[in-house]
Amino acid sequence: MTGLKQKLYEKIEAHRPRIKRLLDEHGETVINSVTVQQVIGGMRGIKSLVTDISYLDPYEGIRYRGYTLDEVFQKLPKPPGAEMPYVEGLFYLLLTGDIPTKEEVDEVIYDSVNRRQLPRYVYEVIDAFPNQSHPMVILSAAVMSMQRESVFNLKYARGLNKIDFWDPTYEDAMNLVSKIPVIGAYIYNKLYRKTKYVYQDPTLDFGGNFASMIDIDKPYDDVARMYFILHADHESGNVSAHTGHLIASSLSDVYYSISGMINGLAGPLHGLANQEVLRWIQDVRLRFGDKVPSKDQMQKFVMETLDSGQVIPGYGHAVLRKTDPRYSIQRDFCIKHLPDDDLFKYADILYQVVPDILLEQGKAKNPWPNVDAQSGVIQWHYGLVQYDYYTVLFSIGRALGVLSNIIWDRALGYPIERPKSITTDMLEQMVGIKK
Ligand code: HAX
Repeated sequence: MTGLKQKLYEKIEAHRPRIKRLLDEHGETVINSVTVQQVIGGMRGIKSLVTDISYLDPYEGIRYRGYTLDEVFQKLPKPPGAEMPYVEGLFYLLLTGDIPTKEEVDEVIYDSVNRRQLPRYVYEVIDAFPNQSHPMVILSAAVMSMQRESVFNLKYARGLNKIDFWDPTYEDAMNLVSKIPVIGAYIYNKLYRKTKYVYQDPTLDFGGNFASMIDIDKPYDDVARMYFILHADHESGNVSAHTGHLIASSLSDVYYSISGMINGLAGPLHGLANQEVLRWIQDVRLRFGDKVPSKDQMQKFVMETLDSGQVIPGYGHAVLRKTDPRYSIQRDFCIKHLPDDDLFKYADILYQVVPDILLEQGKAKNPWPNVDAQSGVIQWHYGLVQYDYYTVLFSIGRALGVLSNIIWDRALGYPIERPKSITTDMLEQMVGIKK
């Protein structure tokens, strides 16, 4: 057993009695009341999921295992000379709640490198897609195609004690987390570099190897590390994390779950917003003939988008009520590394004008930028200009959090998810509109 798996086992053993006590002693205690608005309105704010991997405060933003993003970036070990920490270190933190030492991270990297190899048929599945297919479709299908590799599925079919469900799930998660960047890189190379080749460098970590596989020079390795860490988790209620959890709750294995997670992330109100931001900024560019627009010009453009009934991509959030710290961290990165980049200037003018316009319009509960408002600008700067691909990057990062959650779901024996639905008639009767 690796050090990570052993530590995880100890943490699971220590945690199980807490859940048992909550259920035994407080199973009937009411913690929520639910309004009609919440029931009709996408279950917004109903506390009905438990996770210890991350928590999203509306005003502070995300914390991973209790640590703010600034603390995560500061405390996790970094590769020599790098500005950003090892992604493998974040995975260790998400799984165990502990900041790993460099040696502990090295062991995770060693284990992961040995799991990176893709079965041959996965390349064939990817190759079978026409180049016009959206990369998220290819990613989802490639992950799904690997379902036959599931250790959980195999062991379950042979008869597996519930108490041990987490163990083969951990093996599946480690396999998938190691392989998904390779799948992503192969999709990138096939679609945009027209080379059906992906060279993995076993001496490199998650972020370094990803940059090397798609052949983008330093400091893109640090951009990749930052990007995957920032996108890893956003507590459990968002569409991608919730989808992954929901599918896994029926004991479908992680390949089914992560493929579903990817499909949820592919919507423009969620992960695809990073693509939409860049597509929209290109429209601004076309309009202003490559000149950076003035604030007035940008205000007009934003108003036109709103007046045509579209949303401003990269702004607003279902939970957050202030600027997303994931946005701020990327903005600080831009100020440090690409202050003169034209697209960054576009994004910055948008930051100056959009919140006021949304506030004035009075509809959006949160007028501030989210993670997607800035992320494409950085990718574009370093040469990754194919914005259709940006949500694949998001998916690779998000898999870290969703897989961590699924392992813990299995360890704590969380049951199959099954909320109750009611009819409109029933709702009308409940509030006294109908007898
Ligand atoms: N532009 C224009 N209108 C917006 C808006 C925006 N950026 N954000 C919210 N609104 C509108 C909503 O469409 C809604 O209008 P209607 O009443 O006409 O339906 C109204 O304001 C109230 O919405 P809300 O309660 O503030 O927001 P929701 O919780 O319903 O939705 C969304 C949250 C993120 C989906 C929303 O803010 C949005 O569409 N933003 C733009 C797309 C985007 O950036 N998505 C990525 C979010 C972060 C993420 O998940 N990343 O992966």
